[in-house]
Amino acid sequence: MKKVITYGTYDLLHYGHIRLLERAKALGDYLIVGVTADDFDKTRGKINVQQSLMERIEGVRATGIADEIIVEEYEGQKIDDIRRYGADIFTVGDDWVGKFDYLNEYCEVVYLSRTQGVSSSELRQKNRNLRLGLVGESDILRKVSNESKYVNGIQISGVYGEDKKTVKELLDDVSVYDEYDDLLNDSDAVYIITSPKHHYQDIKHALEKKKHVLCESPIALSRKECEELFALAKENGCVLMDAIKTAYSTAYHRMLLQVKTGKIGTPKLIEATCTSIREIDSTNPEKMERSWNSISAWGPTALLPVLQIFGTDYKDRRIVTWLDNEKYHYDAFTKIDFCYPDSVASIKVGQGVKSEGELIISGTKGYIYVPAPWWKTEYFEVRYERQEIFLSVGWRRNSL
Ligand code: C2G
Repeated sequence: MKKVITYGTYDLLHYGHIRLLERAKALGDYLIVGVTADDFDKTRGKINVQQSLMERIEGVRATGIADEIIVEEYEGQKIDDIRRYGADIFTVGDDWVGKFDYLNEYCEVVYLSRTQGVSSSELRQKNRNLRLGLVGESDILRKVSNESKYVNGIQISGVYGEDKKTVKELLDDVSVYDEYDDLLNDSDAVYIITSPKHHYQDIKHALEKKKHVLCESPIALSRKECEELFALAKENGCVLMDAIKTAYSTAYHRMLLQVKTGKIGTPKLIEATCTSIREIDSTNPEKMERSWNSISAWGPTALLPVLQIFGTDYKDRRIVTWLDNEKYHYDAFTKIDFCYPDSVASIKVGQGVKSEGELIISGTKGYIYVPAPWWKTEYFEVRYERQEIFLSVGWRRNSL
């Protein structure tokens, strides 16, 4: 019996997928179809698959073409599967030509012609079209612009920043707007990374024009302003969201789940350190005006595990800060201890003082160690008494 194996995401299953499966089946007697797990798709850049793994499997099953359906979860699994299932042929569409030649060592590799004129990306795009405006001068805007090319349905409408020269240098392939209002008129949503001092005004203005807002944390400098902005967003039917990437990374999320399910017993101590070397010139008033001090640049991230694990009901708080520039409230380093009734947390943030960016969560049965830089780590370790290490691996996209 000749066994054939093929793989795919099969999102919003369409004619092109079905034709591929039919031809794959015709290459042999038994067809194994590997459907990609959500996490695996994220690691390979498919970040807006619409259907869940179960729905996609169901779609493939309903075609009645596959004899067996498996889940593809990791890089390199194809080799394991070919050996395990004794596949004679590996096949995939010719959009992948050459990419899987390395499998020739294990079985025959056949690239089938891809069906023209139909694709999941187009189907995904059909119901969604979002014009995203970029606001600010940070080089993170370039990353957002580049990343958005991988998200179906997003178009960058343009960029607005006070410092036009920097903006032009930063994003040479995006239209630069002279007025914030004009950018807002041409956008459905904006991503804002101006400076903590300006976020409140920039967000408020966008929300008043009924535009959705994704803003780099902190979105404002006081609780009152935050509450006002969220109320305004609600009133105008808009999304207002903190752009805090760590909160949405798979590894970080899984780490939190480990704590919540009691893997390290009761958590008692959290130590989160986030620092970087200062990049701005403290003698340049224009730059200082737009600067991100330690607590703005790193506070939201460092506070994330503390507030998510211990909550906001601390009894006492001690702040030690080194104000490097009083005029601009530039703290180059700040340490905050939060005392809870039976636990304690400590965050250390620096923008001008560098340290090891680790996260340690200590509990009654063991501890979790997330190596530097913990805010973008792909893995963490759960450690017990005899240093028996259980490695838990999570994944996130490479560049952002
Ligand atoms: N396909 C096709 N014609 C189309 C669209 C897709 O023949 N118009 C094929 C693809 O070449 C692939 C299969 O259908 O062989 C599944 O396509 P996707 O769901 O887009 O999966 P893909 O990202 O190509 O993943 O490990 C995963 C595999 O490498 C393929």
